[in-house]
Amino acid sequence: MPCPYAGEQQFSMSIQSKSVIVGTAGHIDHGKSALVEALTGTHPDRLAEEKRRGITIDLGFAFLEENGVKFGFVDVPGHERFVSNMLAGAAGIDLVLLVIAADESIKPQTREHFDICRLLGVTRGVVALTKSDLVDADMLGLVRLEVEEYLRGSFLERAPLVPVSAKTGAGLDELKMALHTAATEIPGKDAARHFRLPIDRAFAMKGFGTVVTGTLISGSIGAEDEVELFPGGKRLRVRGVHSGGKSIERAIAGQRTAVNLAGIDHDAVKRGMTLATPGRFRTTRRIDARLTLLPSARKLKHRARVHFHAGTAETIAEVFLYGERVLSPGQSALAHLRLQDEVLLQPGDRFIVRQFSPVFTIGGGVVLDPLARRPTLRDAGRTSFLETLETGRRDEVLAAMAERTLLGLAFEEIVARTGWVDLEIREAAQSLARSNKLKIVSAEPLILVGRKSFQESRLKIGERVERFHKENPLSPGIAREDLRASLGRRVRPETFRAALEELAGEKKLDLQGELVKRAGTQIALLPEEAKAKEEIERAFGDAGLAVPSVKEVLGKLSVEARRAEKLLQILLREKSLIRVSPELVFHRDALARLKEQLIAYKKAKGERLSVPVFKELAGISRKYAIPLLEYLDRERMTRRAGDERVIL
Ligand SMILES: Nc1nc2c(ncn2[C@@H]2O[C@H](COP(=O)(O)OP(=O)(O)OP(=O)(O)O)[C@@H](O)[C@H]2O)c(=O)[nH]1
Ligand SMILES: [Mg+2]
Repeated sequence: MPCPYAGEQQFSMSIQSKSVIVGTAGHIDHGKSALVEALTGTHPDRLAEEKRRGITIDLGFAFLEENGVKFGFVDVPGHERFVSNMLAGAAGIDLVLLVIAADESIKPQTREHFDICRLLGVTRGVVALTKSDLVDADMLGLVRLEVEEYLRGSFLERAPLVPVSAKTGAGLDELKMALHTAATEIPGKDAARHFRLPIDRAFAMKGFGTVVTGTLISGSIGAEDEVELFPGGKRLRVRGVHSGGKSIERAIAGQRTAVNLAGIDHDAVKRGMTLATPGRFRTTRRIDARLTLLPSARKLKHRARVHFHAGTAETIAEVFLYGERVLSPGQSALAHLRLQDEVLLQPGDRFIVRQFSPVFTIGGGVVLDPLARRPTLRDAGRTSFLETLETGRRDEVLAAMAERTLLGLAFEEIVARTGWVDLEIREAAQSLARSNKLKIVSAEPLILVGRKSFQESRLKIGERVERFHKENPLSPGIAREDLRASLGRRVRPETFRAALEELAGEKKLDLQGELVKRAGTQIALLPEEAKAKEEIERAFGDAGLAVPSVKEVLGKLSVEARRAEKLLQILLREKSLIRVSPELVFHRDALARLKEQLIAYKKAKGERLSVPVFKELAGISRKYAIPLLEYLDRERMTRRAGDERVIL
């Protein structure tokens, strides 16, 4: 009988298994690749040139599964000329395997690689003292002391230091155990976030087509998923996913991942590009960041050019320092980096900077705002904003972002600038709206406006309405559209609507159809104006459909022309009178009677109506008949059909 809990057991197994990326680091020839082979059985060097020269040139990969932990190894070259390749591999690692040959001890790239790991924010690792078979115990003890001294105060201060030999196999079990312990102690990458895979290789595979590989730094990916390729924004379909040399249903964050893509040639994909969840992200050429200079570097001047490495991407950046105009060795500062190429970056992403020439690693940092605006002298609030991005809680960050976006912050903008998932954004927005720190001016699509700018919009609306009443005492209110237009493009429609509704809810404004007025506003007509207004209405009311001209009616009044025109406007706005053509105005009741006549005609005689019959029915001449019929067409009461009308 099948075990009823078999499924559950499998489920808990899959939760227990953890995927961890281990990156090697260390000087050339210190035995990194040999050690990876000794641990996994796979020699990571792939290229013919690597085999011929006996050195690693580009990244190599290998896998090991140990007690429920899936290790993906990224083996890097130690040669100083290939540090940029090393950087593409180091970007996604969880654990560093720092390799130091016992017969040589610490060398320049030991230091450079270790500096890079520190700048990338790697928090755990293991040190392997390789080639232990080549030295005696005294020498080993000496190297151990030297290494301990070097690592003091760093994240590897308490890390295990394991003497190993790839040649004899000594120490390998101990090293595996040390790696396993470290793997279980790190938090691991988050599979629940948006999918992001910085690409380190792209090639064509016979029978498959285009395959790209990389370290899956966030989210998960499976066959049939749609992905977006950055830069460029091309949408692609995933045909299949491999990890650890096997086809799998889904790859999750923390795994070395190969993705088989449909719809693109492998030549169009390069290292440095990124695959990500579609429709969420934007590439950037300007970032705001916390930049740290290594103690060993020279001071860095404002506007210096550097090599910039993030994820698997590499470009050139110009550095603008926000504070002091020079950054001293060992110091950090808020900085703006203008990139030569488009790169997909997210807040919290680490990057490395290398001196322009001669090239060596001088520092690195963390991205705070991946879609930063060009720095301007007027933008005095930028540094405190960046400090909020650096240390603030999610809601504090969102409030600060909304406050700095006068026009309002749309959902897509929030995602692209933060990488947060939808629920995180909605929760933060709602909690801020509840505590009145910002206003949700539209829920779907979500648009947020900072408290201050929303308040300003409300004030401006109030002022405009007041001014309108002052300048137009005979007018009942300002048309919504005119009011909105008077605010210019600084207030988006959603903000305008929300502010109007709020002001109406507080009984500060009255909304009447398309009209906005100060709450309780009555047009105060003078007695002679009220009388004249009645006279106008009566003149048209009495005329039925054979209306007099506007000029004629207004000309007979005792008030002067300008006021008479205003009074006519009031009647038109109240819809007591209706303008049918530029010259002709009718009373509402006369038009209502005409519509009733048409309905009765349709019942009695059918829907078709000629112009002569219409003239007779309404008792009017052609001068009125044609504009009235055109008016009825516009009102969808009739429709023109050749020479006739169809009553609808
Ligand atoms: N005796 C001895 N030789 C070793 C050991 N590990 C590596 N070697 C030798 O040292 C040389 C360099 O080893 P690699 O593993 O290629 O060194 P690497 O650190 O990967 O070098 P790069 O990738 O070029 O930086 C090779 O000839 C290895 O056979 C070891 O434990 N004992
Ligand atoms: Mg190697």
